[in-house]
Amino acid sequence: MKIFTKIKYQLKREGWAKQNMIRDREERWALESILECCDDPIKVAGLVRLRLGHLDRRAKRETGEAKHAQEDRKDTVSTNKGEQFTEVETLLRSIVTDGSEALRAGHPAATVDYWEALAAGRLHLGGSQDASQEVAIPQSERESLQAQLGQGGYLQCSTIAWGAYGVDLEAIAATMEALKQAGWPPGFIFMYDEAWALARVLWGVVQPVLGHEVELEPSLTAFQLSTSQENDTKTIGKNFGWPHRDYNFSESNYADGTPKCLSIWLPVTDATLDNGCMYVVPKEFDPEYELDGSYGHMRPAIEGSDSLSTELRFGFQGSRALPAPAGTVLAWHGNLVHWGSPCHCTASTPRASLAFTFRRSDVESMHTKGPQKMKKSETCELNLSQRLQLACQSIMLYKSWYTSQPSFDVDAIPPLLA
Ligand SMILES: O=C(O)CCC(=O)C(=O)O
Repeated sequence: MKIFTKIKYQLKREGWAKQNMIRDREERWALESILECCDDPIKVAGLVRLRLGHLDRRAKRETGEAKHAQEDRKDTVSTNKGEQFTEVETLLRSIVTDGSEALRAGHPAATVDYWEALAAGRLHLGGSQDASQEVAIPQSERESLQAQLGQGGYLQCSTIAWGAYGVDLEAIAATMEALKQAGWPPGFIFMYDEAWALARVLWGVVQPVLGHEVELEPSLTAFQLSTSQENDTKTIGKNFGWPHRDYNFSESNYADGTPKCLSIWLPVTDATLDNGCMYVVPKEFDPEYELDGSYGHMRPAIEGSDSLSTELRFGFQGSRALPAPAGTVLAWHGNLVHWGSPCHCTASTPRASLAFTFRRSDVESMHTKGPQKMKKSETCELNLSQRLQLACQSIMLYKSWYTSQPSFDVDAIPPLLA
C-alpha cells in the first residue's frame, strides 16, 4: 500500500513539472507573437483577447473543480459546521463588495463610536489624515538597506521613531488584544487611522529602497498570536507556520532580478524566539530561488508521502530566526522563503504584527473583488465602510491558512453576525 502511495505521489510531482513547462512555453509563444505585431494595435488587442480567453477558460475549469472538491468535502463533515461556514463566508463576501451596507441595519460595527470605544479612545476612526509627512532615510542607511536586501533577499530597519509620526505602537498592540478579546480577527486593526498613519510611514522606507514610486496592494493583514496552551488551532490571525513564498520569482522580480515589490512585516510588540518571530531562508541557501518553472518553487514545504513527514525544498540549515523589537521594519523579496513561528507557552506577551505588500507603480498589481491597490494619498480617504471591506477581504485572501488546519474557525468572528 505504502509503495502505491509513493508512486502516486511521484507521478503527481512529475505531472506538475510537465504542466509548468507547457505553460511557460505557451506564455512565450503568446508574448513573442504580440511583440512581432506591436506596431499594429488592433492585432495586439486581438492576440491579448485570445490569450485572456484561454486563461478565463482554464480558471473557470479550475474553479469548477475546486467547487466540486469542496462540495465533496462538505458531505463528509458535519453539516452543522458546513452551514455555519457558508453563512460567514457569504457575509464576508458581501462586505468585501458592498462594505458596511452588507451589515444588518443598526449593526454597531457600522459606527465610529463602536470602534473607538473598543480601542478605549486610544485609536481613532475618521480623524484628519496627512499624506505629506515623509520619512527621510539618510543616503548611507538607504545604501545599507539595499545592500542587505541584495545579499540575503531581506532587510531589517530599526531606526524609525514611530512617535514622531503620530504612531503609538503600544496603543495599536493594546487594541489588537482588545479586538481579540471581543472576537474580532486582528486585521480589523485597519479600522483605525493610526494603522494607516503607520502604513504611510512605510512608503518612506520602501520607495527609496526600491528606487521607484510604489503602491500598496490590498492584501494587507495582521497577526495576533496566542500561547499554544490558550489556543492551538489555526484560528484567523495566527502565525503562518509553513515555509512559503508570497509570490513566485517572476511575479516579484524583473528577469534581471530587480525587485518589483517588497513584503513588509512589522511587529507592534517585541517579536522574540519565545512569542513567535519570523524565520527567513537567505537566498544563498535556496536552490530554487529563481526557478519559478520548477515543481518545488511554490512548494518549499509540503506534506510528505505519509502524514508524519514534511518535504522541504530549501537549505533549512541556513534558516535564520529574526527576533525584532517592536517597530522594526522587516522586508523581504516576494519570492524569499519565510514563515512565522507560533507563540510558546513560556511567553508572557504573544506577538502582534502587521503585514503589507508594496509594489512598484509601473507593474501590474493583484486584482480583487473588493478594494484595489492604493496610492499613499488614497489611504487618507478611506472611510469606515472601505476599511471594513479591506479587513474582510484580508480574511478571504488568507483563508487557506486557516482552512487547511483543522477548519476555518467561524467562531472567531461572531461580532459580524451579531
Ligand atoms: O506572521 C507570520 O506568522 C507570518 C507572516 C508571513 O508569512 C507573511 O506576512 O507573509
